Amino acid sequence: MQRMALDLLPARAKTILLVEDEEPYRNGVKRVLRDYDYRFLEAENGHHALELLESNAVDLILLDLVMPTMDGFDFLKQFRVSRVSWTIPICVMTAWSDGGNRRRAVALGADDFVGKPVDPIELETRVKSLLRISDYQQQLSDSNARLEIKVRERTRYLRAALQELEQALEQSTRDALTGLFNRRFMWEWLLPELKQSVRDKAPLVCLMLDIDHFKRVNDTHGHDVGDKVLKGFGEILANSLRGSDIVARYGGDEFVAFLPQCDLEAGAAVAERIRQTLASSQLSSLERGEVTCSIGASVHDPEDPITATELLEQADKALYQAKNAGRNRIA
Ligand code: GH3
Ligand code: MG
Repeated sequence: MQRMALDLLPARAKTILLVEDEEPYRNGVKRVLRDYDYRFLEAENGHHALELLESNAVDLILLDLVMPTMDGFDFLKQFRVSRVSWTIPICVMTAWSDGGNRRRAVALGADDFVGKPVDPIELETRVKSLLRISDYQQQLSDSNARLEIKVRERTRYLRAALQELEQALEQSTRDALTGLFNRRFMWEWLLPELKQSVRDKAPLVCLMLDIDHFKRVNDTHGHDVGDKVLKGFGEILANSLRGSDIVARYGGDEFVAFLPQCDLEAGAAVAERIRQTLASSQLSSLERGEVTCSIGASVHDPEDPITATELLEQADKALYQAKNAGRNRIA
């Protein structure tokens, strides 16, 4: 009943919750405030007030302290525990003028007091000023909520943009088929790494690896199988190297690996392990050992530095020798 009647009032009307066990007193308050289009909710005790607050938006609470079942103090204790409740001002109506009770009420969350019996001007002015404060608070919390939504939207947008950027960055450094680094990244990585090799006085090995007669794989088994063989070889390479090494797809069926802090002898051992692993692997629908590779090795000697191009050319030359010497071998 009460709600239906309230809904007929203008939308902007303020709602005052009157918590008071004596009906004549509630009527007295309403009479004093009748010239304003306030909506009133009435509760006879703290329990009833809490119930009403659960399902109604309230702008101000006028609270009696002495009530049966649940008095004003207990109501304050229960109501002020939720953070939302702090935006609703509470004005205590009391005949008590002693400091102890007032202090206690304020400590429990009361904001102001009006005396009992009611002084019309006091009540009217208190109510108006508290409602104004509640308005400010409402505006503030509305704009905070709007801001929060904006921040959340912006964060979501930035996260998505960052993810896209990371993906683009990842794609720009990786070969799409094998997931290994691409040639561009290889150059970016290699140039400073050669300088580091000089600073560390540590050699760096370059391995140029190429699948033997790969054209035949494509011709005999089809391009898709060829792709799977390339991927499989890429996995063997990635699994055969240390975390500080890098491997890139140099182009077609040719791959390049760099092994920092590694001399030619150790590099050749790694190359031999890769050769053997591939030669004993079964890739895609091919026979075990059907795919082999040739590997050319070169080394960057920190005592006698060469350029990145020279390092790659030397490895390429060695690879050519391995091919000419019969393939499935290291040079
Ligand atoms: P060699 O032992 O001298 O290296 O002979 P090869 O047949 O491996 O060498 P060649 O350079 O003649 O052939 C490489 C082939 O690799 C030719 C090309 O069509 C194929 N190829 C290049 N990129 C891809 C790719 O991404 N997928 C597939 N399936 N084939 C590729
Ligand atoms: Mg080849």
